[in-house]
Amino acid sequence: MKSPITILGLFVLALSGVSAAPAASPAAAAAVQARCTNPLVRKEWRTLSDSEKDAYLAAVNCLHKLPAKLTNLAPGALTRFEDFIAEHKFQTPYIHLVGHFLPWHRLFMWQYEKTLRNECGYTGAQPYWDYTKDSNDISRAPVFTAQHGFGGNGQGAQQCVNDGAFAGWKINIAQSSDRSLKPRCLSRAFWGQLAQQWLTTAKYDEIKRQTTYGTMARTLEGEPNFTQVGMHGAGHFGLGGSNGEAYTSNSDPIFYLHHTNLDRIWWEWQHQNENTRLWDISGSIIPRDRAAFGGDYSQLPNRDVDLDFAMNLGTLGGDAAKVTIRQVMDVLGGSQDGKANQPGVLCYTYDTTK
Ligand SMILES: [Cu+2]
Repeated sequence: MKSPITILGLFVLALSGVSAAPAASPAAAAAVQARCTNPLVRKEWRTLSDSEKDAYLAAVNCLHKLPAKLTNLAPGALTRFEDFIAEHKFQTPYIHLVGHFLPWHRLFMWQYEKTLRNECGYTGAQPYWDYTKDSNDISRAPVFTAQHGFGGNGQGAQQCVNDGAFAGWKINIAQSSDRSLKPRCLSRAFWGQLAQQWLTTAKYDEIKRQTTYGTMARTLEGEPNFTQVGMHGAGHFGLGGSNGEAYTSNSDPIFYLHHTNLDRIWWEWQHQNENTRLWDISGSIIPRDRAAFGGDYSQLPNRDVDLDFAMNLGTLGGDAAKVTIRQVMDVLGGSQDGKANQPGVLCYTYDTTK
């Protein structure tokens, strides 16, 4: 027979369990509602099977064969792939060295992933490249193989990419803010030393150690000089050629694996402490180095971004709707408590078993 004390003890435990549940629940503390239930799972490139790699590479080639839709935006953009270059290039002075650097590129990756799926029949998720596994010698990274890969370093005087899935690719749209047609080859010029210094596990750990969004994002992005180039900068200039062009760096499809990797690091950082980091945002609206890209900042407020700050992809998405930073903070498309009028727009996650 049970003693009354034991029964009373169980009753008290049950009561305290009920009253403690709301405060202890991570979902309640992180204040997120209505997450999606069937997210795309983004994986590291080397964990894909050969046929998964081929399917992704074929979809990117498809995007570069489809005609451009944004011909008003940039007459020099001839292909659908180049619509993304045009959009990135015209926004470049306003989306780098700012608080919304990571949210804007997160939205941009999502739009690219969606377009590969909707317009090129791709059924997978956007992969990423974890270069910390290859930083000793990026030229030997599995992502740069000729078979089932992006091809390797550029060859010849123009450093043209002559092997892999994108061998012989032409980029039509001009560099920098020039709207005209300037055909050239897809190029790469590896800078191994920069990769060895910056694309490392030590630099990754340094990013993950930061305790606020502001310091994390700056450590990750770096500054517009080579002594503080950061993981973001080194992922561009370390590969060089097309991917090293500031405005048109997404001429090289590797851009999307690089930026998806940065997005993954931000996601990991957010989920190290979802309660305090899921909705943490800061950083200026105007670039911290105004001279870096030469934009016109006279109409922009001299303050930090907040969760209500509106970003846009121009006409790239087929609509002019603005998306706030709040709407991309949760990759599972959750809404912040009390902000159902700004629902999350994403639905993906990252494979952490790599
Ligand atoms: Cu960019």
